[in-house]
Amino acid sequence: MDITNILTPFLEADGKPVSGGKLAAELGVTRVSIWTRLEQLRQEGFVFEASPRIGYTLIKRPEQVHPVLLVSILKRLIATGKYKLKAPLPEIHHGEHLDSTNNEAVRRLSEGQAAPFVISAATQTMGRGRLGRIWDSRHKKNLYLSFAFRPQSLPDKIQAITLVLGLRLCAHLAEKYNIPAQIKWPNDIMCNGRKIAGILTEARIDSDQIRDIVLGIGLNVNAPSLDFPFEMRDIVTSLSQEKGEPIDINDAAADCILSILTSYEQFSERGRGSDFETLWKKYDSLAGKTVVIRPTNNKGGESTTGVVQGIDANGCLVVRDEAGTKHVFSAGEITLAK
Ligand code: BT5
Repeated sequence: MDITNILTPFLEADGKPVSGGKLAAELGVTRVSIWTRLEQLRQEGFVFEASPRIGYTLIKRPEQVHPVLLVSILKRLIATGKYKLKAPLPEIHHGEHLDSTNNEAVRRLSEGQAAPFVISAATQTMGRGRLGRIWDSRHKKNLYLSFAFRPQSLPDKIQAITLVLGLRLCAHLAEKYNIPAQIKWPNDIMCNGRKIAGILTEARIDSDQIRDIVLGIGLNVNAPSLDFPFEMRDIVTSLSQEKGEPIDINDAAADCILSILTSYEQFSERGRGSDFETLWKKYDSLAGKTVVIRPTNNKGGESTTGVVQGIDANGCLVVRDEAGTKHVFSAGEITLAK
């Protein structure tokens, strides 16, 4: 082990003290180097309590994504077997202020960087939703992540990839935080009627193959609604708001990253998976609801009002209107009918 792994012994100690001598021996450095590195980490938001003859105890972690801590947590989660990632952990690139993690991922893909890789940002200056909408990204308290893949599959799989990964992220949030997370087709994750996360999938197509795909995820972790622009306050929520307690953002980031990477591996091997229908029924927020849907694909078209029947094998939304006619949408903007 080297000094870049200094946080690992603290994670293993799980809140108990770690002796300075043991740290120096394990990492193969002097006690002075340990002290210097801990001082640096203190500047970055960590709090270590030093007790003579006992050692250092990590009592507080940074309240924003800390790339070294994040990678240490990721490695530890893999080592403990919580996530069965078959491929090696991809590179995680973290920026303090990016325009958009999706943009950064596309830039790197264009430069030929090997995929998969993950981009994370503390804040984004031009966080994007679909159709040119803004993703509020001013808070270091929330997560902004993009996953870049080169899938070697046909363009008609894009919809399925977004739905499967979105559904599994939704299931992960519901289980880990014990919150009533639900998926709102095609890309929203909702909680008690408010949006907690959004997914933006962007793919580049070469003739009839997907060249690459970037899955961007914005997940509200610790920002209270009051920190959002006025017009959004009633429609957003965050993990901490739902739980009523602060959430460790680096833990949340690590779980979210491994949840997406393992889901993607499974999708590559066996498509939607045999549990897709069950999970969809469990987490779908729209089934049986009367909605107004405005198509947003290139074909455009009139809005349709009808009752949601579910999704078809291609991940398209099926709606039956008042006259009993079935409509199938591959993309659209949904509002619940009054
Ligand atoms: C989405 O778009 O929901 C996809 C959002 C994806 C954001 C991530 S962050 C990392 C990556 N990099 C990017 O640049 N983007 C991705 P859409 O369905 O169009 O929803 C946009 C709407 O959600 C806005 O018009 C607002 O009403 C609402 N909104 C904006 N910011 C929000 C936030 N932080 N939390 C909840 N809702 C928000």
